[in-house]
Amino acid sequence: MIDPHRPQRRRRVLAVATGLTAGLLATAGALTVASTADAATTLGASAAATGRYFGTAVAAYKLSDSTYSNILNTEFNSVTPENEMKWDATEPSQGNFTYSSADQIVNRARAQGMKVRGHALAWHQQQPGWTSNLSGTALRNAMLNHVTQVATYYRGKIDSWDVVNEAFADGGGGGRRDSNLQRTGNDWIEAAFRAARTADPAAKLCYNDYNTDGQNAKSNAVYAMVQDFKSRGVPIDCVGFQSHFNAQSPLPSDYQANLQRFANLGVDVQITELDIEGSGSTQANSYASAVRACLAVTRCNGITVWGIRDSDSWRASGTPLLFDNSGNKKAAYTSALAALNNGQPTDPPPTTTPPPATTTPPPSGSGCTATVSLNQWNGGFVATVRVTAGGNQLTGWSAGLTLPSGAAVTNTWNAQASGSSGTVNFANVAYNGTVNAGASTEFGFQGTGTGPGTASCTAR
Ligand code: 9MR
Repeated sequence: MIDPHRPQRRRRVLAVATGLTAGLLATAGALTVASTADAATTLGASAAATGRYFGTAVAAYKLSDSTYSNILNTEFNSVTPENEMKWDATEPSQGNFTYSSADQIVNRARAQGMKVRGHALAWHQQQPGWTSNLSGTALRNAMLNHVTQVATYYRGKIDSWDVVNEAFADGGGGGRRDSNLQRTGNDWIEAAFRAARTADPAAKLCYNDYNTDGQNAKSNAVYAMVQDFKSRGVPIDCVGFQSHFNAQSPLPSDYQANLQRFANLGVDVQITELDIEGSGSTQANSYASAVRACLAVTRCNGITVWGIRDSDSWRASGTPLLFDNSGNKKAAYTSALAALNNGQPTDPPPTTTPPPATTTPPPSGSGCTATVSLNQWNGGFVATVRVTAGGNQLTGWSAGLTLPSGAAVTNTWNAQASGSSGTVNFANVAYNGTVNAGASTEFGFQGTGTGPGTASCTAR
């Protein structure tokens, strides 16, 4: 349980690493700002010079506080809405979606060229009250509809989505956390990822958790899930490591190695909610270590701190952030910036001779093909349909799918359905009718009963 007022309780399981980290801290000591001529002077610019982002959690109601927003504008190039995109905030009653608070953050960030991390589509906490009346297929459908609606609304605006948050149990068991979502069936996580991919194909889709920062039973379980997803083609692009540290749960000595082993599975890794309780040089050195760990892993493409000033933190009494209550830079800030400025670019240095141009032969055949990826559970399904153009550009398409008897379409995205049972035709909508030769677009639908396995495609 996350309890902002009693944070130590949920972090207990990582207390074992204390001794190791003391050694790490003793050798860290990067407290001087790099003096190279091109050292950037803000967190965001320094991270950008290494091909990464440096972000912060943002609360919409604080944007009118000028100290807060000045630091935000100056220092960060990515934001995560701290609470505004959660299920209780975005769907307070079933089927009624409210985005005004999240929009304030998203629109402001995008206007300033900042990235946005979406947090979080499916989570056992901060659910609206109405979900407690649902279980089984009804809850599964409600969750998938939520994922679909929110990810569709923000389609094209989100760099990375925390599709599923905190689904694994603490302690040594290495299993899933019991929750209402888990009780809809073990495949709820992959169902959520598939729905998110269909709704926003360009966003990176992350699994996000805490107490997974070092190698332990919980991170091993997440690792096994990511490995399984990659092997079965379940769409996952990144893993978020929350990284809430304090004396009982310090930065683990194998932090970098743990990030690297996940990256080696073929996913990006991101530090998503960094905060480190403490003060002075101890805290500063830990921040530098965390930054260096990310910089040392090529696929660690961003760091987000969980708030701006200490007073903005969910655990303010632990003074875990980079700015003090008045907005002054702390030693931790100086040290994090120095570590960023000593980082190496992730991109290879530019080559002087451009690579020879390659020509791609045009795909053979005309018309289009459609393939179905089905996510079936007892009583319902989500179908993701990929429409691929043949040798000619499509300027409109329609896909036909025949539903088995008793099945019905309840909800469609990225296409216009005619009918809901039997053979249903799905036509393109305004924004996805044009598909270049050989390229693809996806649409999806949710239904009750058993979903269809094949689709035909017609260019129109
Ligand atoms: O910082 C968030 C705080 O304002 C909320 O009250 C709390 C409710 O659960 O969630 C906090 O953010 C959490 C994040 O969404 C998921 N990981 C743990 C974070 C700290 O509790």
